[in-house]
Amino acid sequence: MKKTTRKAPSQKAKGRGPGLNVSSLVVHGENNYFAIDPKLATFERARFVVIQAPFDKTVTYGGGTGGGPKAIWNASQQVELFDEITGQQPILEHGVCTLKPLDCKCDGAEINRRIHEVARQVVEAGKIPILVGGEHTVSFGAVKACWEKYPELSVLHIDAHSDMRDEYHGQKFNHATAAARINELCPIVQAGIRSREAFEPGHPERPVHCYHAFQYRDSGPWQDEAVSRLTRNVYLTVDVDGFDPSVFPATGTPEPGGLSWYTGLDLIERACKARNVVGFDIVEVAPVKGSHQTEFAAARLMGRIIAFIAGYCLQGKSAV
Ligand SMILES: [Mn+2]
Repeated sequence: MKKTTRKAPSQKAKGRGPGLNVSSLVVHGENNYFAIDPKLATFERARFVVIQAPFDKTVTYGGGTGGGPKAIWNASQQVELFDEITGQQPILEHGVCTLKPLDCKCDGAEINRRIHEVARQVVEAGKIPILVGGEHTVSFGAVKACWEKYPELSVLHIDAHSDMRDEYHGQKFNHATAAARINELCPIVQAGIRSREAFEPGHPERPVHCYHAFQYRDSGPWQDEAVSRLTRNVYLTVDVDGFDPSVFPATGTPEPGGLSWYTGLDLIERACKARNVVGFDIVEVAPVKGSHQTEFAAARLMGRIIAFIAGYCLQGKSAV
């Protein structure tokens, strides 16, 4: 069933500077992610909250990730809400609230401060933040909010690139330093990696386990081993270039030979089954004219992850 495509929500930025209040950012009416009944998309009702961060400042190769949130929103209007893997309609059951895009006219440190401020209100309300980039630089603010709320947080990081540089082009908050910043807070398990430096030790007390794509590209026991290295509470960050470019072609730095759609989904499903996933992001979608493939796959991925979290993490597992 094809739903009617609706007009895009205002991309006008809101809430500059301190005092970003979630209630002032909520998209009212029908212009929400997945085009659901507005009654299911209020902040009070929804269990999932979409934070849009069209930040595109530090990308050094192909840019365009600033258009990601709007393109994924548009694609989400066409996504079926029945999830055939879990047999549920989790988006309707749990509700998804959409927040207006954050003002991204700032540097990487400041956008992470803004994202942290908003994500903190989301997790404090017992909800699951879904951060949509923008470039990978934006993940840190959401990870930090989850890390403050949930002890023993670790991060499952799907990416072609290890992003473990301490700084890049003189910047601490850069798309190439995303995992290094996260590793200052949390241990990390990486999958899909096929572009990295020779020596990336990670923090001595917060290990970084790297599952290279050349060795771990198909579903198998390695996925359970990877999940076993995660702590009880998990934040999932998905740079779409961790998947093969045949799945997500429109991204800034595509690398051949990534995870297939189902291998990636298997890994995420196993993580949701065995651990408590408390938030996630989808970053580095850089839409191109003439193809909707990448943003549609990203909207689909968002729906799938919502289904896995709803099916495994919101049912009976405590979030502490
Ligand atoms: Mn990447």
